Amino acid sequence: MKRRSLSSGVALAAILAAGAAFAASRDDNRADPVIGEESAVLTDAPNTPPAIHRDHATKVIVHLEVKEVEGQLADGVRYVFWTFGGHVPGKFIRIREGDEVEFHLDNHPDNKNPHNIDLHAVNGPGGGAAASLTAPGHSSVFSFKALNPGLFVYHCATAPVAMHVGNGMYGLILVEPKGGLPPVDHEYYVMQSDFYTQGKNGEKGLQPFSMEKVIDEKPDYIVFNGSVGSMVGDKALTAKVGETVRLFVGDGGPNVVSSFHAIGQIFDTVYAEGNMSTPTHNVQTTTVPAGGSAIAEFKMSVPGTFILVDHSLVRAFNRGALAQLKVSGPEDKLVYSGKQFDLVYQPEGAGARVAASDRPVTPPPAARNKAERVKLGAEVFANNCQACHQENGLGVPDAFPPLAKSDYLNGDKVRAIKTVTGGLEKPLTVNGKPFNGVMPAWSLSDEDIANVLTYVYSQWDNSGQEVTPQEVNLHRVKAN
Ligand code: HEC
Ligand SMILES: [Cu+2]
Repeated sequence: MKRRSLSSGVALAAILAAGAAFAASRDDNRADPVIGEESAVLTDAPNTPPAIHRDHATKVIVHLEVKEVEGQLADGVRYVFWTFGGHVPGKFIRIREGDEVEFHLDNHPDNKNPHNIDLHAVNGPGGGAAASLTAPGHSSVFSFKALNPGLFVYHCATAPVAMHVGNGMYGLILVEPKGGLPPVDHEYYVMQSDFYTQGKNGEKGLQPFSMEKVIDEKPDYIVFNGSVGSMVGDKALTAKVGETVRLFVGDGGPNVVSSFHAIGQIFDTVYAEGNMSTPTHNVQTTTVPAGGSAIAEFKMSVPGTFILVDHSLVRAFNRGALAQLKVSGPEDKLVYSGKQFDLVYQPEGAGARVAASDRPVTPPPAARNKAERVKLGAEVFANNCQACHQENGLGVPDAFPPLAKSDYLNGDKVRAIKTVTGGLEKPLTVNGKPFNGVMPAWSLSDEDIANVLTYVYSQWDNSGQEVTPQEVNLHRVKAN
């Protein structure tokens, strides 16, 4: 690859000329002849597939495999990630404007959940989600034409979306503009996201996902590339003085927007929101929206360790959104005189956080009779259960069992309390049909669980029995 400094006039002219070309191109892409066929090269973060040098559109075949895998979220903290390709973030996909993509979403047979994919690079309902809902052991195929260039997020959009995205189901797809991107010395893939665990930040062991915290938007971890420390120490990104670096930055959310910043390094060029038609220059911090992206380019002028952060700094220093870029080479005392620094990464840990219990809590009103219980329970159901079991209680075949006329539910009230408070993750049969999914454990109050179960029992010709908070308290599966 020809090396060219981004700060040179030549590069700037190329960027501007290319910018003019990007803007005009969308309609032409419909008519663009598609020549040949190839398989996409997919990479795990922080690596990116090679730049595209084709001067024409082609048919690109993408195979992306969903895998539910246990991995490390932080030092001593394990987590079951739901992934596009085995790691968080998902595989980086790189295509060219005008390409026709034949997309295969493969859901590994060992997985427990149905998944799909919404690619923001797609013009079509759900970004592909509607066409790609795939049960474990199945594969879905759909095709799309890349009409718009840009750096796009993709993510799972299966209900409850906050859970699928919260477990790690997102990645980036780059649609290179026709003229390509200016060559640089290093390209890296960096994606921020937020995680919600039953235990507090730093609590060791296998940590289950917390539906309650994701809904409250209270992340325990905010990280780059799927774990605390994914790019520090010997895993740091690297470059040399005089080299140019391009960061493809994404934010998978599900909730938190990033104020992306490199400590001690100004971004020479930023393609804000991944939109390559309007580069901006000389940027200190760029916003990366949840479900959005940015491309940051810069040239290293001095050696040292540069820290990439979400500049909402508690997220960086207390929750994990911190990476290192180590730059070697000769010093330039004119640009930077020293004293040279090299920060050691030391997570400040759980002790630095204010306990959640310090907050005053207003308890919601308690139901005074069964009718009130049903009414309050309807709300709990809409907020917590409906995404999977559906508004009509019928569930989704092969994925989420029905609550309407469910023999499992109606047959045993205590078992129902245990199911909701403790979760359920073993094969079961409901009305003669087998299910083997994951029902999360709900950290709802006794009152809320009594209300939601009373509501569920009152609906859809179910048994009509009442569940009281006292019964929930007596039979609930206690969190350890
Ligand atoms: C993330 C999707 C999801 C959500 C949200 C969810 N469930 Fe479930 N639920 C499941 C799955 C999957 C199963 C089956 C688990 C298995 O196969 O082991 C299940 C099973 C059940 C069962 C036992 C089987 C049956 O059909 O009777 C009950 C009762 C139940 N859920 C109630 C609830 C209630 C009440 C809520 C809300 C507080 C809720 N669920 C929220 C996915 C979900
Ligand atoms: Cu999913």
